[in-house]
Amino acid sequence: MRKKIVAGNWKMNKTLDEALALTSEVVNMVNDEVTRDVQVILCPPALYLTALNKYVENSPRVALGAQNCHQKASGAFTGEIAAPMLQSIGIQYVLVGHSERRQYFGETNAQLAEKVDLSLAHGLTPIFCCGESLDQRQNEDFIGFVKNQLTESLFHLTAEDFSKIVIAYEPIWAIGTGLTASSAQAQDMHAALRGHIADQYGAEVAEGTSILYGGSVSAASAEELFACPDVDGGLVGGASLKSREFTNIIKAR
Ligand code: G2H
Repeated sequence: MRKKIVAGNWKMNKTLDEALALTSEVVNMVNDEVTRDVQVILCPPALYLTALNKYVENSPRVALGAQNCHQKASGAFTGEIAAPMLQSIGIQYVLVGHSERRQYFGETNAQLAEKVDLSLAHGLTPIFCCGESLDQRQNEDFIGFVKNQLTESLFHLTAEDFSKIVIAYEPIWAIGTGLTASSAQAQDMHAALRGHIADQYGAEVAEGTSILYGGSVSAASAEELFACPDVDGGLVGGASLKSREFTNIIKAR
């Protein structure tokens, strides 16, 4: 049975007080209401991670993740955060290659391969984000494009290391737009990616890989999406900023 995961990507939102309140509300609601076996991951802005750690340390079902890390372990990279720093404060997960990082910060598949390597070397679980733009979906082999993102950033890994990766498929045209992929569109891509992983690493590794869907997931859309056989949970942006909505999404998993 592969791990079921619902992760909240807060992006660049919330003050410290708001972050503390949201975390404590989510932890309490998960403890009180969520009966299914699901790993919840909160990815707040990095400077809140230390403060939020004590809110989640007694709640095994809620963990923290960073939204990014640099591809080098240390050095003269003003403003950046490195994987060993995240490890040193007890963080377990890190988003790698979110489309906003690719779009606004020019992150390439090759750079993301380095980030994945360094994350794994420092005990972090990378949540590797991939997805196509609307233009690509309409005009290109968009499934091949997304498969290639995996090939170029992940397929240098050994099977043992690849087994530690979580994939998040996020069609760019569905991110923050209110447009969600239909469950059929999500299932088609997730099945194609699982097949691609099986071709490289074999069926057992592919069957064990959690593939999350992201892109305007809401409490209203989550149930149908999460019912797809190859959708193992969600990476949730806007709807993770509200504790009630986010908890309802978790409960749909
Ligand atoms: C996709 C998602 C979370 P949203 O970026 O990563 O955001 O749910 O707001 O589309």
